[in-house]
Amino acid sequence: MVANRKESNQDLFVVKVNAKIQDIISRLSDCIEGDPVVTRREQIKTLFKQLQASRVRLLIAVTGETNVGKSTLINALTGSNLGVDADVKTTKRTEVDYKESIILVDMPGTLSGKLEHDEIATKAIIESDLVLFLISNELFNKSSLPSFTQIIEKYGKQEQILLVVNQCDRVSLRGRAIDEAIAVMTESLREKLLPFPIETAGPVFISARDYLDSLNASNNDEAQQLYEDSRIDTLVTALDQFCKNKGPRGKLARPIQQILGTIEEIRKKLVTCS
Ligand SMILES: Nc1nc2c(ncn2[C@@H]2O[C@H](COP(=O)(O)OP(=O)(O)OP(=O)(O)O)[C@@H](O)[C@H]2O)c(=O)[nH]1
Ligand SMILES: [Mg+2]
Repeated sequence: MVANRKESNQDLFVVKVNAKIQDIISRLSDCIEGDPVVTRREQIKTLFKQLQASRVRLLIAVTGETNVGKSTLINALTGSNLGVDADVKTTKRTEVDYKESIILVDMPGTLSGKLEHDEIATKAIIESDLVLFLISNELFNKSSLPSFTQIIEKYGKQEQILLVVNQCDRVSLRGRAIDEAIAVMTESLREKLLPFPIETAGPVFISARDYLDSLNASNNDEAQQLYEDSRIDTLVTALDQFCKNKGPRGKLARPIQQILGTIEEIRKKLVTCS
C-alpha cells in the first residue's frame, strides 16, 4: 500500500553508482595504507573524503506560507518527525533524506514578516533542483500568488516547480465527487496563473494529514480509505516522473566529472609513489 517508500529503477541506478564509488574508495584505501610517506598518505586520504562526498543527490525545496503543512508533508513522505503544529513554526532549514537520491528541504514559512525566514527560503529555492510549492485548500492569496510567479520569473524555475494543494480533506464537497472539486480548483488556479500554463506545474491535490492518519488507522478498511483520500500517490508519481525526466541521471555528468578529476589527482600521487 505504501507506494512512496518503494525504490524506483531510477533510485536503484543511483544506488549502484554510489555503491561503485564506495567500492573504488575502499579498494584504493587498502592500497595506500602501506605508503611509508605520511604526508602523501594523508593527502590521498583527503582526496578519498572528497570522493565519498560525491554522491548523486537531488535537492527539493518545500516552500509555502506558514501552516500550509510543509513539515507535515515531509514527515508523511519520509517517516521523519519534524515538529508540526499550528502554533509551532519551523524556524530553520532542515534536510531530510527521501529515497536514495533525494533530499527534501524543510524550511520556515514565507511572507510571515520575518525577513530571516524569507532569506532561508530564497536561498534553498535558488539552489534547489525542484521547488515543491505548497498552498492550502484555500488556494492562492494576495501574497502566495506573487511569491509563486516570482519563483518562475525571477529565479527561472518554470520547469522545476510543482504546485501542491495540501489540506484537501478540508475541501467542502457539497455533494460533489472529489474529482469534480479538483477540476474546479484546477480551473481557478489556471486563471490565476495565466499566461503560465498550469500543467507545467502539476498541480497535485493531497491531504498529508489523511496519509498520516492512514498509518494509525484502527483497521485495514479505514486505512485503505484514508490512504486513497490522501491522494499521496499522485504526489509520489509526480516526483518519480520529475526524477525520471530531469533527475539524477541528468545530474550525473557533474559529479562524475568531479569524481574523475579527483581520481586523476589520486592517480598522479600514486604514480609518484612508484
Ligand atoms: N486538515 C489538515 N491539516 C493539516 C494537513 N497538513 C498539515 N495540517 C495541519 O496544519 C498545521 C500546520 O502544519 P505544519 O506542517 O506545521 O505547517 P508548516 O507549513 O510546516 O508551517 P510552518 O513551519 O509554520 O511554516 C498543523 O496543525 C498540521 O496538523 C492536512 O493535510 N490537512
Ligand atoms: Mg514547518
